[in-house]
Amino acid sequence: TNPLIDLSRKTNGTQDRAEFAKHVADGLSQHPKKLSSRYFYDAKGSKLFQQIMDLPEYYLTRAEYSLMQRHRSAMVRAFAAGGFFHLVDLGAGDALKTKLLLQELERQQKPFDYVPMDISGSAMQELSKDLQQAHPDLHVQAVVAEYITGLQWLEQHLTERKVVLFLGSNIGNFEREEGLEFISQIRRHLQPGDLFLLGVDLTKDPDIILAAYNDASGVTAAFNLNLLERINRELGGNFDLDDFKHFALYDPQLGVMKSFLVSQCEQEVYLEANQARYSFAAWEAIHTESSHKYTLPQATEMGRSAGFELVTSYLDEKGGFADMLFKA
Ligand code: AVI
Repeated sequence: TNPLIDLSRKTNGTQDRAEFAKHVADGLSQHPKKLSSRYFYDAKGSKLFQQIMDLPEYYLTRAEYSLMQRHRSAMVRAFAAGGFFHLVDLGAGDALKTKLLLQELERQQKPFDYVPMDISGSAMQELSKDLQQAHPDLHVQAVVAEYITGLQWLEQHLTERKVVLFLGSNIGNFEREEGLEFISQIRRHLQPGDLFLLGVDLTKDPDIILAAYNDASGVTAAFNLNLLERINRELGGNFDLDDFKHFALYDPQLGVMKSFLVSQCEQEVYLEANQARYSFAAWEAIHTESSHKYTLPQATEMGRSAGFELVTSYLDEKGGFADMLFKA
């Protein structure tokens, strides 16, 4: 296990903070207001997301996990058919699902190394430590970076064939067009013959989807509200969290789950970082996250439009989640 490569701009924390401050200023001055879910994942937000993945209502992680258990032996044969490869894990997090693949790759004695990438430095630190103990012989190079920076790094530094994983329905957090653009970017950073495994949450009973983002224990609400806490902590905001509530809805025609933070009264919030006030009408909402669901044909078409060819789709037994294998 090599030391982390940190391409986040934490080394230049003031720039990070300035970017975040500008994002918040723009997002809270717009109508309708919005903030990006990519700011959910500070240390506390990453912990809360771990808890979400354990919730009884949040079926996504379990579905993809059981899908992996079911198909990992075939997946590994497909990955390794061309000899040595770099297994690149975009948004690896705790790599719960990837670990099933790592075990299987070792069991089948396939030659590869593992390159997890994530914007959460704490997550990459823990994963490296964890893998060093569980897989002492595995060559691991964790990279802390935003997706695009990470993709540029891998194109410059990884010389062998690549198998890129983008699991967990992370694609769902892009709006549809941005998702296609992102997959096209991945394609542009790959060579013909490289592989791409995309984890997609499929459209299903809207009640099941809604419950996953509106859990009874309120962990998802805390996850959403942590965005305001983070603004308070990092940008000197004075959001009163009791004045905002989490609200989630699913549109079964567009296949999109949307999460909001709703201001429960008319109020002003001050941000030291911007030395500015932002006003909220009573019941005005901030859109904080979209989680898009796809049909198999939609996801296949997205891959094709991005310049990939579909090799095969692996489904969980309920048919609610797919890992789609594409070839560059
Ligand atoms: C990380 N991402 C795929 C999660 C999702 O399902 O959209 C984030 C999440 N938001 C609320 N719960 C989970």
